[in-house]
Amino acid sequence: MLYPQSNHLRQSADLSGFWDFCFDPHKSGEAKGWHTGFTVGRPIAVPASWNDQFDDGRDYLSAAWYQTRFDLPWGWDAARQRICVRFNSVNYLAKVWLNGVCLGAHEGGHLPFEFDITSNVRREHNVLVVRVEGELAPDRVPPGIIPGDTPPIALRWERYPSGFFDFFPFCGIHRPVLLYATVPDGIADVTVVTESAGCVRVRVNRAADDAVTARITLQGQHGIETSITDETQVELAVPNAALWSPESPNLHDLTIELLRAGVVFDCYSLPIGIRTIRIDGDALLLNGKPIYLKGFARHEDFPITGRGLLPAVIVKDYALLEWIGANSFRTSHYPYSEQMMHLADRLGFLVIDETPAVGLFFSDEGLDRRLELCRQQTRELIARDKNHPSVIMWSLANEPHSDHPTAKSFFHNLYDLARSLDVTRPITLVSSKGLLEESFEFLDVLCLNRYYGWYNQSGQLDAACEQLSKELDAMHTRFDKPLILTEFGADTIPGCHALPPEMFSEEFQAEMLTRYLEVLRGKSFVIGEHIWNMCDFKTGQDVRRMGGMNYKGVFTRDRRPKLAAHRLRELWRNTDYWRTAADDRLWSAVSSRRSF
Ligand code: GCB
Repeated sequence: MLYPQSNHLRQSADLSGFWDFCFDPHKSGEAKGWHTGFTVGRPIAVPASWNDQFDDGRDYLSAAWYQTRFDLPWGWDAARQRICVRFNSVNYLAKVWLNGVCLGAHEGGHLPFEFDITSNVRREHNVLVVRVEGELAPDRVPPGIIPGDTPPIALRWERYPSGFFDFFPFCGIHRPVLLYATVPDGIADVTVVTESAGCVRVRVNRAADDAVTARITLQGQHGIETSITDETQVELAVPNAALWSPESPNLHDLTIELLRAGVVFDCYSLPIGIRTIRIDGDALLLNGKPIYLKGFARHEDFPITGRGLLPAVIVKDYALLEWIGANSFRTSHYPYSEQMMHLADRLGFLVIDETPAVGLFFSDEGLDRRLELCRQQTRELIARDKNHPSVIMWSLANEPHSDHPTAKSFFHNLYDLARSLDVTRPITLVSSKGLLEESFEFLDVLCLNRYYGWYNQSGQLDAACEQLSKELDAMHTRFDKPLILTEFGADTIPGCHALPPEMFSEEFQAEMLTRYLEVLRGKSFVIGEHIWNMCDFKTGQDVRRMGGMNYKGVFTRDRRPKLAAHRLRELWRNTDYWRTAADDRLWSAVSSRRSF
């Protein structure tokens, strides 16, 4: 699904701003007649979660109504153009009406969906109404409130709201809503693949099947003209192109034009990076060279806006990643905004791109539905992010309760689907089951979350590191694949100090992370370390979550560094420190980064 753009043949308009909003008086019902427009609303900011905007809405997850009015921008004409409305993310269920006509519905947050409104849209006075509902339920993905299922270790206490995951279930229209206009028979999709350094394969799809000409141009240099009906594929030879990497995130403009009788009638451009990514034995190779991942798992989370898109926070987070010497992150526990992904390409960060499947369970009830939703989300994620050079790996799930006989075939199904959609990137899932995660037999990379020294061996870092080291070796012996430690960390209250270090103090977090890094750097099959979490974040209320916060951030929720941030900066930016302990072969691949 192409991101809307504006050029001389395409136009897009952003409907972000203050919309009308109202909680549904019947909670789960459909307030009578509201789909045609309502008059009882109060103003709400779009995009943003509703939970922190109103003090009566913090824990409200049931149905709510949004409404906005718009006129078509100057020059747009539904008689000649195809006009669509695109929602970049609505959490969780969305049902949409334009001028009283139902356009359709979408299930699942964090991924875009759109409707063709050419036949319903008026030149003036359009009323767009969206009903959003974010209840937690066992047959949703991610699942919430699972009766009778064993909670994971981190959730053995009651939590409110009762999600089966450790982040606040923010609801609402979280990312921009865009109107866009194109020609009716234009470019519908573009897929770019670089399987080897000197060759870029481009596939173009069209929503029509008469023969026209496609002109495909890379950085103004490699124009190829070919005939296209509904699909065409070309290979561009680019022997001397500057490759994309974290040190040099070179991007090249790819432009696709459609011509009829020599006249260009559609045009779409995107920046592409030429790079290869593959697993070779125990190494992760970017452009044929080993790369080691240093970074974090994150959350899209900020006071007041909740999970809503905040461009300034994205810029700040990339600046902090650069400052601390990270080269990568995982989109825990759901796909991040398209704006975040575009900047990862531009700034040279490596991304493990994760679906919203966190906390899956496998008992029979609703299993088929959960699988179908996971397949939909995997398809939507790959369709959205397939062209980003920054995306180096797909993560199918986080911490499934996969000690169940069905789990392996469930993930085999998702693996096969992801592989059929993308032959180039490694595929993984992030597990806390360790040796018991049978899906690691067919997944390409082992991603493990561990909290020794925190939830187990609490406060005992020697014992924790010994246990970690033994387990990593055992996993390598059993699965013989490269491993990333995708989560490790300690809740840390900013300003709490202790010597010797004690749990919750800034010293303990700094010490724990340093000790973990020492263990990891001693193992040649470990290809990355992602700390949990980059920043403190909001979660449900629970006896172990003071003030409804997870405090494992290395930065606070308002992005101030804790002691551990300074420690990591010393370690991650200091190549000499690691030369003694680490494998030089890997280290040389990660030591240099340009400045932000
Ligand atoms: C985990 C989860 C993450 C939690 C974290 C914790 O294993 O993947 O969502 O927030 O532990 O802090 O307990």
